[in-house]
Amino acid sequence: MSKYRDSILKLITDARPHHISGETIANELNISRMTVKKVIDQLKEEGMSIDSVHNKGHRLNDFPIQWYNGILESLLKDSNLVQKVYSYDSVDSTQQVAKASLMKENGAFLVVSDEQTKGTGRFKRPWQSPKGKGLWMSLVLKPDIPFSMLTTFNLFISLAICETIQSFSEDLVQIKWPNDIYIGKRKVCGFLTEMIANADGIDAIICGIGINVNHNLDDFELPLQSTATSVKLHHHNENINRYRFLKTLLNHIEYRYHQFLTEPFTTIKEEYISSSNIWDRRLRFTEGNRQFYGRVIEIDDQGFLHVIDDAANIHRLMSADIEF
Ligand code: BTX
Repeated sequence: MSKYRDSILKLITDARPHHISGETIANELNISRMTVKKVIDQLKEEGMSIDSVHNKGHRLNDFPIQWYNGILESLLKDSNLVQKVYSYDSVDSTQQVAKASLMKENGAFLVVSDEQTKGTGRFKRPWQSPKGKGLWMSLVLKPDIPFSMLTTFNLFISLAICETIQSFSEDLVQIKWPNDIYIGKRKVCGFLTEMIANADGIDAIICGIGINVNHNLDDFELPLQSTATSVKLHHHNENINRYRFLKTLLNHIEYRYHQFLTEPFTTIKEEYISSSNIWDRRLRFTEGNRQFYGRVIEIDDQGFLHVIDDAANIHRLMSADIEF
């Protein structure tokens, strides 16, 4: 693979919807036109839809299926959220890759992979992440905030994810406090937030997000076939281009992250409550070793869940597993 592939792809993507000439690319990158041609021929062989016209140059007709760093860099060039992106065909877990990359990155960055061989949920539970089907990503943010603010981060991010999926789904998308997004009775997304901190405060937030985008039901392994769903299954059964999906998600996250940094949870509280699926039902809660049945009374202004159990005890929860 040519070392110029990503730079060439970025220029072609930047130029969309126009053509960019081989000469312009060659001059920008200080390489020969022959090198440009070779790379473009190779990309076409890989299946990328590039239109090449004599005297006009090259145009990327549509985004491909696989992740390419050059295209991602172009899509994110105006982002105020991340400065850098790393994309992979396959990794164990984007969370692990993000943690390993922390030292070499000063700013915020994004890790995406086409497949995860050891995708992980909360409490080390496995997260199924088959190749080419989902959005498996870790977003590393470095806010200058006190620990106490972190409790509401998930709530802002869950709204961003929920509204993104809703913009593609014909059916109602809801948040299942604290870490899941559901369509009907099925889970379409799980996310988790890990924190790297020192004595003075937070070094980084690593937000791992897994969204089932283009799965058919039989792409899920058996136990999940009756509990999971994908965005595609609620999008007229049509495949969704993951670049467009990611771009939409990052726009929503950028907005909600800014809101998180500048406004209290109360600003979004009503919106959060009306987007949640935990009201008016008896639920099973697991918090550490404790398990009980109860009903949610409210979410307070700090984002804690108030629950009344079957014995009329009140619990104030920051995190828990909820089962319907
Ligand atoms: P969680 O612990 O709430 O959810 C894990 C549970 O969800 C599993 O025990 C299983 O029952 C179910 N599950 C597993 N895979 C899927 C799936 N693809 N769709 C629906 N249900 C599933 C939620 O954890 C947080 C998951 C974060 C995953 C992202 S992906 C990118 C990043 N890298 C990484 O390793 N983890 C995060």
